Amino acid sequence: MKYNRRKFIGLSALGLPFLAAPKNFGHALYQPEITKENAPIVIATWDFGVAANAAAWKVLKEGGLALDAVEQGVRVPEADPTNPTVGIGGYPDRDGKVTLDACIMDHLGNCGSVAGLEHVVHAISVARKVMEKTPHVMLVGDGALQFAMEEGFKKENLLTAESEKEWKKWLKTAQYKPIINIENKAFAPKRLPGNKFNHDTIGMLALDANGNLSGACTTSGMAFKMHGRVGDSPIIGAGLYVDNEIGGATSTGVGEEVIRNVGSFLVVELMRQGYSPEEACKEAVMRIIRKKPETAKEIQVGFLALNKKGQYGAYAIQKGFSFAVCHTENQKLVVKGNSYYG
Ligand code: SD4
Repeated sequence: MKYNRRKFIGLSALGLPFLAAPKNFGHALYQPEITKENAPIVIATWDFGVAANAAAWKVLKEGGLALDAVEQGVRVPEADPTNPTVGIGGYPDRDGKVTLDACIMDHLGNCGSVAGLEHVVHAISVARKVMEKTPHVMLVGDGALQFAMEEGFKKENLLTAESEKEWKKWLKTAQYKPIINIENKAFAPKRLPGNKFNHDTIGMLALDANGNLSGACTTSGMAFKMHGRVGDSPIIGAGLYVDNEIGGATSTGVGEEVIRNVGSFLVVELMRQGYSPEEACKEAVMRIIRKKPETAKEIQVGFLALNKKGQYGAYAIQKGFSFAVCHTENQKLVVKGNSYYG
């Protein structure tokens, strides 16, 4: 991945050379170079981001809005019953209920979110309606479902036979705490039966041809979580954040650690201070590791970021975190993100 040289206006430029900020110190003023050279572009978490990006790309290549692109993009895994971590077919909570978390944010700073939403496949579209049709940002549980019904969404059973089977297997040895999972092969036994991972949220960020950014994030959350547990994915600033002046960020992995560090907001603010997308993601990961080194050894958290110039980057605690990139030259790029334990 190639980054353009960042432009700092160090304090030296203001006639205070002795105060010039070193790289990564975080006090340099960053002036983003507003160019559309890398637009449009869309990036999304995990390998399944390729299919989601393809749907987003259809919107972007026609000059459509980043907001429409991210919604259309993440609807793809939401509608895929074979994907056990997003939308229909998502693993249920420990009580057997599939509850979805999602949020969306546009270039004007508008945002909408749903948490613990049952029976509606496209949680992301409900989140968008919350953003556009209510004075609120977030609706949860029954209230979110009631709103979705009023908006004409279809009520469906989201628990597929396959996910029910995995849940019943889990029940046999059920530990009543959310399973914490990582990609590292050394921890393979901690994977779910069938060798599937118990998390894999889709977070997507897009920069459209007009240079505007939007993002979306949607998940069924941590498999077999406590009923009522809400992760980072529907929380603006944690699972997703977009600032059209700077860039956007999204996260995947153990949501509790992302919430504790307001991860996606942190990544965007670090980019504002001059960090490249990958450097910003790395520093957000390091905050988690520094605060809870023992916990961090056993969990996965990954951040993905896109800046206003269309530069992207990612960083995770554990190796194995991938993301998909789609732009004019390459529609199906999968990048293996760097990680701390790599
Ligand atoms: C959560 N962050 O509910 C989500 C799960 C996830 O990759 O991202 N999995 O905590």
